[in-house]
Amino acid sequence: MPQSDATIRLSAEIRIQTIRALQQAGFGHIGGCMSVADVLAVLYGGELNIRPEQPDWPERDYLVMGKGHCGPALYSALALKGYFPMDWLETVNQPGTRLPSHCDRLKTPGIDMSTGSLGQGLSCAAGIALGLRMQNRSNRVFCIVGDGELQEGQNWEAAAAAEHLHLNRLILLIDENKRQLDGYVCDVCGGDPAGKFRAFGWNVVRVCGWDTGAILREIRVASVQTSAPSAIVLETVKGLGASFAEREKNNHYMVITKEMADEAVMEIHRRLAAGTYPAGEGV
Ligand SMILES: Cc1ncc(C[n+]2csc(CCOP(=O)(O)OP(=O)(O)O)c2C)c(N)n1
Ligand SMILES: [Mg+2]
Repeated sequence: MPQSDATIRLSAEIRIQTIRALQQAGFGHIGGCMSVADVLAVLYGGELNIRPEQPDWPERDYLVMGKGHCGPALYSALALKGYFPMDWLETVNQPGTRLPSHCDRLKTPGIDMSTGSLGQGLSCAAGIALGLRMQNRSNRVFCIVGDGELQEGQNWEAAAAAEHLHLNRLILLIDENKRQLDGYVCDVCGGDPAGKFRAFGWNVVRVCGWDTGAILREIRVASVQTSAPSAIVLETVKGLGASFAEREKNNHYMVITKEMADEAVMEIHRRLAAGTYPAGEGV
């Protein structure tokens, strides 16, 4: 499936709004927010069956952001879709905000699950998928997890249960950006999430994590699976699309000044104009 211009523009807007929101806060989880901008653009660019004016619409597709520290990227997508006013983004992670650093379903319209303690998202998503099936509903349930997050054992209980229960409406999106909080996933513990989920009986595929056309195609394939749940491994780069984060090896959580944000936004516009967005010439 070719990439649509509208989806590419949406992913650029998600990146820009996220960079600005974290700049307002002064710091934040820039690395993991940037690596999910493209998959969020696919989901919120028209693929999800949702009603922004009615966030709790019972027929909606659900999304659980397992790596809850990447709430700000999801908030940008939600704001751009009209779930709440854009100026809420200026309050991210500040006292009294409805947009806390980690996802909270009681605070933010459009957030389906509170997350932040890594490893719980997939269990929650599997539970939602099972509950919906018990109600004879066919909503899809998406879950985004980090590659470091997959070190949490609870994921693998959920993986086994979801396969045993044939939760075919469950679609896991794995952000394989190769890094976690303090280093490379392969040096800490992990690697090969595709092989692991395949061994658990899931349908598994790998795609370039910023090729929005390929992501959409694989989501459509996963959406017509009739027995097992599906995992789409997104091969991403931590910090992709924010120039200051791309340069920094330890880009999990950074202080972000106005100058850094200005430069990153300018670079996004330059790459868009040059046709090299989001990866630039170097990646
Ligand atoms: C149970 C738990 N342990 C530790 C943390 C602290 N923590 C927050 S983000 C993070 C790294 C996550 O890495 P990854 O899942 O790869 O996310 P990404 O690279 O997308 O930021 C850690 C250890 C946490 N939130 N929850
Ligand atoms: Mg990671």
